[in-house]
Amino acid sequence: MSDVDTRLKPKAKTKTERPPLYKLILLNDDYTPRDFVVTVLKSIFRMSEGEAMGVMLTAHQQGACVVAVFTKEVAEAKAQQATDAGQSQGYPLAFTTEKEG
Ligand code: TYC
Repeated sequence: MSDVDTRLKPKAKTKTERPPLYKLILLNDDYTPRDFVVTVLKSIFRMSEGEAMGVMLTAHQQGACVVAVFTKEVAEAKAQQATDAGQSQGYPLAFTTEKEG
């Protein structure tokens, strides 16, 4: 009869990798009305009036503003959805994504 192996074995560690995150960025332009930008930020990103106003003003003054951070798929889908909202009204409003870190 074979002996049972009682030696200690190193435990296999299961590593839970975090998915890389992507910044979703609002870009300024000269044509989209400020209140439309605020409306889009409130409806698509569930921001309060104050949060949306702050993000819109930062993009307006600095040229761009990070809206939020998501996984790649969510960031790209939301950027497309928000950009489409502007296009549907004839505005050049644009959102882009950028890998974090
Ligand atoms: N700059 C635009 C204007 O003066 C407003 C605006 C702000 C547009 C932020 C886009 O991401 C933006 N009407």
